[in-house]
Amino acid sequence: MTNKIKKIQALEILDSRGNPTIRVKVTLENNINALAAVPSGASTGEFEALELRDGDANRYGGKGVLQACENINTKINKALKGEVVTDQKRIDRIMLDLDGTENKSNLGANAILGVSLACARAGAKAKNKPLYKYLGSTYGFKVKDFSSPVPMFNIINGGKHADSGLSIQEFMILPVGINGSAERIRVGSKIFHTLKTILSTKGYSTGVGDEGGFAPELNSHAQAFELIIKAIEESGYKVGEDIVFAIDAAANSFCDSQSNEYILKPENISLDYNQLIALYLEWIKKYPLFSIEDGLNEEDWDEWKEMKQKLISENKNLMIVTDDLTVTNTKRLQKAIDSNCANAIIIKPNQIGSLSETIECVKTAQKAGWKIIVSHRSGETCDDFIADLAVAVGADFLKAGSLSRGERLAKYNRLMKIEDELK
Ligand code: 2PG
Ligand code: MG
Repeated sequence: MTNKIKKIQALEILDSRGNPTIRVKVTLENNINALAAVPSGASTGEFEALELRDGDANRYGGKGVLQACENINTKINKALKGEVVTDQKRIDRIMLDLDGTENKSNLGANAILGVSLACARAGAKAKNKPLYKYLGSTYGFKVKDFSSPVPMFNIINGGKHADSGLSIQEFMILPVGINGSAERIRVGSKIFHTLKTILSTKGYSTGVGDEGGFAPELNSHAQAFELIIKAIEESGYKVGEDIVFAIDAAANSFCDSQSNEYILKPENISLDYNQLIALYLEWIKKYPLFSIEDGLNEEDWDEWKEMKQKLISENKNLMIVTDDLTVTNTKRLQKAIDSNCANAIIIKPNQIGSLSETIECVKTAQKAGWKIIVSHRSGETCDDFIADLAVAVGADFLKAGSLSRGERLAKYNRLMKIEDELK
């Protein structure tokens, strides 16, 4: 009875948006088994690895993943059968070679990632270790460095994640002045519920968007900041001290591809990149805005560099975060490091499609002194792998949505469990 892989099985399941995704089960010769499920984005970067979808309009509007499941059940199962599950780098390498393409278009990044994550879970079980410890030792992170990443709670949703009409995709609160995961989550929850009361008193909808944040139809982006400030103060916390702000502009999604102008709603203004940077500067001066993700279009490298210089000269501690620009791809990250256009990165395993490549990207960013934000996708399952991943690599932040919706709270609940274990 060994830790060798006996069988890998895939199942088509549904994610939090009701779209198909993959769940993988890995069974070892010693009958240990483990599951993992794959998330899916809406505001995806053009350079992400390929998410294989069936394209059959008669099933789930073309979004079925039966072919990707079939690839797991046949080709990947055959290639990995008999491999020692704890040899994670070798397992990932075998799948990458089997696929043989740059963007994983053969087997599908969703297929490869599901197997990669399920193998890691099975490996942790085989070694009788919690997943974060297993990942830490497998990839050479120091156990003593385990600390809890600060959650980034996305409490107002816009962009492609909600019909609030706000162009900016995410308004997040970061409890940087509060210690410990459980306490940060409690404080976040308090502010979330206070915001709900404020919104409903003012007659706004308290329905939530894809990531569990509210999606009220506001008059302006400034109003979103003001409402959040009110919610923090009414909850008894200090704005700018206990709690700071972050936004994910996801600027691709409101950049007109013809004119390259940014169309900002609900203000209904059209801005060139310089004017958009000026607006960010205005917000930085007015609000405790600590982090700006995807502030500009994903291919505008020179403009990104200019944005970083201008924003950092206003606040040297500001995080300029890449997501669609780098897509957890070490080559693109290296280009971003060389061109000095940011200082923090979003890490999403499904953007690149395997655990080992994800870790390589984390290590490259850490070596360059960049901050690490491990992140969910807007289409999620209740899989909580990213919480363990964030702890294992010593991530600075975990971005996993708001304080509602089970698929978001699964990650934050796991952070509390890990904190409790490490006490
Ligand atoms: C993002 C993510 C997660 P999506 O842009 O950072 O919040 O959204 O998964 O839709 O790309
Ligand atoms: Mg993003």
